[in-house]
Amino acid sequence: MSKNIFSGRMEALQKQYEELIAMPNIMKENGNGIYDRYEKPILTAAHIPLSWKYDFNPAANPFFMERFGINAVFNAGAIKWNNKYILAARVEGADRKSFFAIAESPNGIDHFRFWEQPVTMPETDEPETNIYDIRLVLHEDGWIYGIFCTERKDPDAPAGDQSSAVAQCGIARTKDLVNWERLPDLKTPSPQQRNVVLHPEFVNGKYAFYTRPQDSFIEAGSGGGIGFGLSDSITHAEVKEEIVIDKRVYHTVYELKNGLGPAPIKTKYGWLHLAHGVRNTASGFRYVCYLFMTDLDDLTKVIYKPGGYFLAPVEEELVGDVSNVLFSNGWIADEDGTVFIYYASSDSRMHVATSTIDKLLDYVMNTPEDGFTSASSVNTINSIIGKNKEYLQHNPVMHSSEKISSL
Ligand code: M1P
Repeated sequence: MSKNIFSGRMEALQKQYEELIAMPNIMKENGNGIYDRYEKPILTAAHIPLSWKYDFNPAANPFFMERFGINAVFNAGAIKWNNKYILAARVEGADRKSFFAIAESPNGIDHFRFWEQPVTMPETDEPETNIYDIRLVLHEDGWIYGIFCTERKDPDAPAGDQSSAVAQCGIARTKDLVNWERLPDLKTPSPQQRNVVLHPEFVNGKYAFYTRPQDSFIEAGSGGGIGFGLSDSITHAEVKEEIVIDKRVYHTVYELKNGLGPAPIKTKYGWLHLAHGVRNTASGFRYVCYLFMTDLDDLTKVIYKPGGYFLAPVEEELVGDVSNVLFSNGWIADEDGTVFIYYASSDSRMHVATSTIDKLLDYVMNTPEDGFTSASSVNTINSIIGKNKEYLQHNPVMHSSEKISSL
């Protein structure tokens, strides 16, 4: 009887799993011209291999019962490696602890499959409780770095407080994404750090980090903003001075917190950055992503910054463990100019959007900046309408389908 339960469930779940991995992902139609979204999430808790969750011995597990629950798969770092599109996902167990696991796809859009085992990340002398949100960076020193958040219980938390924590930046490096060498955590002047990113090139012969100084575990407090600093060493990384290059601003999508996403992409006009911004609402924090560009020679100088968000959660993306969150810490710029933007929705699942370097440059360099007032927004719209009227008056034939008469 139980043998039937075992084999029946095992076969059905294996079939379902293989169907999920084989499912194609279709581009959604009529996007905004900047990027395209896809119909389905690319990684979810259901993509976790059955062998991680189930004991396959019928004598030990007659009901083919789950022995280790997975809650969510999100906030993945990304890299193209050995011609495969690689994600280092944050996998969160039912026990709330996160760890990293590598999944690969042949095309960056679908058929993502996890490697046989999750990443065994070595610990430091002061082991952390939780690790999450890894950024994968191929540095010009030849190593692939994993820069991630480490979390430990706050030793100064009052008795009974089981929530206060200290977040810092963990650093590890690898040549094969399997064997990792753990290095000491980054030291900075800030009491807490999250969303730290390693710049892929040396800057004046030093390692360069983007940081996110913050006063407490959740609140940016008097700090915040995206910081930048240099370290002489990576094996004992220390940023002695953090310069905030992208501040929080009142009544914007990044008024409460912000933080860099993946490492920036180098273009002929500047470094393209994808970041997240947070604002408060009556229903809690809202996380969206925005783009900006820094100068090729002076990495602390923001030279273009479109107003508002670039990507925000929509439809089913709006709901999850932490609803109203869109977060990205991974993107891949392919040789042909395609950019794969990997983002998580509501701390629950991974998605992809695709664009190109040319489109992202056009977006970042030609989208109006935030004017910071309602009046300024209306002025910007009126200026677009005015230019359209003028253009369409001189080019009516080409745009006959666009109801010129209504202008
Ligand atoms: O829950 C939303 C996000 O919250 C944190 O981001 P930040 O440090 O900017 O507040 C991170 O824990 C992130 O993993 C999470 O997605």
